[in-house]
Amino acid sequence: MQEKYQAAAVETAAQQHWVQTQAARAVANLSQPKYYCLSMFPYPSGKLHMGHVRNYTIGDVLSRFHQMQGFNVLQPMGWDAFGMPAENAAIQHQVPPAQWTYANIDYMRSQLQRLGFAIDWEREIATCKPDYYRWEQWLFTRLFEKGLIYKRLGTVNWDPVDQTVLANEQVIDGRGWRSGALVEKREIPMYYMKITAYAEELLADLDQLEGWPEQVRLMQKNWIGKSTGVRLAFPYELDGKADKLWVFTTRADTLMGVTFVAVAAEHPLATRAAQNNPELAAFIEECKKGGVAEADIATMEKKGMPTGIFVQHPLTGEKVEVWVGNYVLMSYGEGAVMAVPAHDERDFAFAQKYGLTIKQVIAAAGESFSLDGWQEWYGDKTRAVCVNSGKYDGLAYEAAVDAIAADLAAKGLGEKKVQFRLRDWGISRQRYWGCPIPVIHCDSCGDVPVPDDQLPVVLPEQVQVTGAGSPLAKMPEFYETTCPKCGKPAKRETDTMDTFVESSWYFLRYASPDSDQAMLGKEAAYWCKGGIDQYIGGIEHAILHLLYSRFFTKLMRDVGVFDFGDTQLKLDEPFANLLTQGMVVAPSFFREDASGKKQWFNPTEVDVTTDDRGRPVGATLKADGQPVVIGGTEKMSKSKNNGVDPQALIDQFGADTARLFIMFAAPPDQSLEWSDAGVEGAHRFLKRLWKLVYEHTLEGPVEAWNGEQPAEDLATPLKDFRRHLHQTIAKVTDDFGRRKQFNTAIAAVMELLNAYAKLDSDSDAARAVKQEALEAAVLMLYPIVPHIGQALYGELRPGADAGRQAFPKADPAALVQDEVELMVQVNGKLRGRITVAATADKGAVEAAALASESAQKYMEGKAPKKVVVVPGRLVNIVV
Ligand code: ANZ
Ligand code: ZN
Repeated sequence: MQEKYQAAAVETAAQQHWVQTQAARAVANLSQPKYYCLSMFPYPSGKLHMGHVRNYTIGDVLSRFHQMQGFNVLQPMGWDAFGMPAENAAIQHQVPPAQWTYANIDYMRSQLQRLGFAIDWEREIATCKPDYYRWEQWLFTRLFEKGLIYKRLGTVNWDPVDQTVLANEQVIDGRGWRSGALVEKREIPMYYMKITAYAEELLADLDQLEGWPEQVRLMQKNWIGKSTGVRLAFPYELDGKADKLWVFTTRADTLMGVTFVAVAAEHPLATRAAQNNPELAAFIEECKKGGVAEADIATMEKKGMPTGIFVQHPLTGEKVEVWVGNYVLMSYGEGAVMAVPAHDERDFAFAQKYGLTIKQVIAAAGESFSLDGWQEWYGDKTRAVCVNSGKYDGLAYEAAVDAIAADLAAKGLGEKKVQFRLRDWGISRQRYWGCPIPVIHCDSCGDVPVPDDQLPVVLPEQVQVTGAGSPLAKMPEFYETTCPKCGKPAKRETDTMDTFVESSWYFLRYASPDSDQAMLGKEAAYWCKGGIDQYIGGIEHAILHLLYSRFFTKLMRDVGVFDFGDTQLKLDEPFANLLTQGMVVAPSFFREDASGKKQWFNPTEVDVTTDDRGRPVGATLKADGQPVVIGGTEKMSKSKNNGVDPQALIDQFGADTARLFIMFAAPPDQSLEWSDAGVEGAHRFLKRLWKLVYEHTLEGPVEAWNGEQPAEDLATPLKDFRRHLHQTIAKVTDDFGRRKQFNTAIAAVMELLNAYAKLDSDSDAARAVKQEALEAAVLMLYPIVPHIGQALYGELRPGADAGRQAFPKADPAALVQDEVELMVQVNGKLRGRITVAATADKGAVEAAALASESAQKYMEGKAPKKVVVVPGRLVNIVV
């Protein structure tokens, strides 16, 4: 055995061994329980960042641990390979997006391999490959035929510089996230996925997800946004025609307080009113500018204009004026609201601004209403009682809603309704580097889905990307085709799909990646049974990605993808357990120039001085020795230049040090603070572990103590140490398995090794116990630091393969304590301690306590009146 720990050599050897033995290959085996451990796949941006390393280390530790616990483990990896950055890089460097993407994939794959993750690379997926997106296109055509995908004009955020539609999340302060251009609203034909048809199920099934963080379930719930209310109508007559203006309200109990009605700028009534009102037309145009995101609308100044159109109150018949309000969303409810300024905060602000009537119609005990300003209770339905509302006076919220809904229903002017905030998902993107939408437009037949035998619609990979519009729309060789129905010349759709589509089902495809006759093969029924056992990824995907994945699972179920003839996969929810990892943060450092502009320095360029408690007190730049400002701890990012490149760390210390540091520095769901000292500490620990094994094996081979020997053979310090060892095994098993707290598990092994170092006996028994302890310690650490684990286990037990060992099991016999220490109290005061056999009965304990020196001393010769024994803890003698 080498005397010194040499990470590079150890890691190369271990990795070669794993490749040769196909250690990470996952083969379905019906007689073995499976554990499918999934980490969110990366976008191939160029190189791994520390967040990736953390994510995949957590996944690998869980995978290896479960493998040692007897599970058949699947840990796959792939690439979320379509998306805008490839197009931007193409514009910058004049390389086609495909080439750039594949080069990045190759490099990042080699980085993952260098980290020693037990990934089954035979299942690798790149979503930009036709054999993957072919099935996405196939599913599209099925959903299109079922009406679950449909085309309509959509109002979208349009980035005039990037010439593309932006998701709401990509609009920041009304500007495109990348171009910074002022976003416009536009109406374009788009394909939509009918996720709203699954709103109720997506909401209800959240209750099943007991293995998810509560916070994530709540975010999903709010995003789906179920509201129970009333849809009701205000009748009117216009151009001699009777019609109804519908609104949705959650506060029908306030109906008698309506003083105006507000409609969205895009509402047909607004359009109609603007026909002979140029001022209103101009206002409507102004409203259409700016993003469609709700957050923007919530913070926007409330503005409006009267339409001059009046409608009738559905119950009183009174005239009510219709206004256009910029706070009314066309896409929610009916695109119109009944305004109750006394009890809705937005309506209140609006009415104050334009001098409209405010009529109080609810009261709350002990509160008084005034027009001076908004008070919380005005909008509180839990305390509401109707006033100024005629026959409804005195009714509380629910009773009032019921009564009013019934009266509206009788008039044919309303009914109770459930409304969701969730919108259908617009998936069309005017982008090149994405999955082509498999539709052909024919002048005679309309939109025709591409037939199965013409799939996939292959995205050409050799293209010129200029940045303006989609290259596909400029390639007749792509879009010129013939109609599959009538054979006439027709035009292929040139939009591609939102890249969220690819990431909504990749995890299912991993389970049968080579299936070429169907979207999924039968093998998926084995790996996906009961859902993916563990999903790990960033909290930033808590809403959209997870919601879309849940939706796709249900869609695929309903299209029959989980039906394999003789076998069925029963799956409603894809992810049984979810772990959202915390951020990786690091200190930031900067200097400010005279104009206030900050220059940020990487932590590796800076020397930090700390106080005696390790807190940073000053920092200087290595280059010039002059001070820099400590900017606080921030998420690793380009903008603060505080990212640490994992590759440099691996090159210097090896993969195991990186892995150990990451798992030791924080629990997986908390933020992890980068620290050079922490990395060095992790490396020192591995060197110590190596040294302990080196020194132990130097004295020749020995069989591990295995608990079959009679316990009496072991002297007390060894017996105590063995108890400590088995307590550690029990704790580590629980930490890895149930608690998923790896830092405390590592700390426990470190403590155990400290105790090990204090053992001094060299008897045969001692050497056997030491062998047992080192084997167990190496195996317990193996999921975290598998390379050194592989090497050291091979030294401890020549010829044995660490990765194929079972995880150590705590020996119940070793956990039993022979003796226990009890406190001795006299009249409730602690006076001393006694040691008794763990099996001693009450009488024996009493006798031992009474006979003890301290009891004798403080009893002062008096006879005990009473002796109380609390087993395992204390004896109290009352005199
Ligand atoms: C009258 C009212 C009185 C309302 C009151 C609230 C308080 P949630 O809970 O999110 O479903 N609303 C309806 N459609 C809207 C739209 N398209 N754009 C903007 N606001 C709209 O909210 C439902 C409430 O939001 C509805 O109840 C309506 O205002 C408003 F004291 O109606 B309410
Ligand atoms: Zn046709």
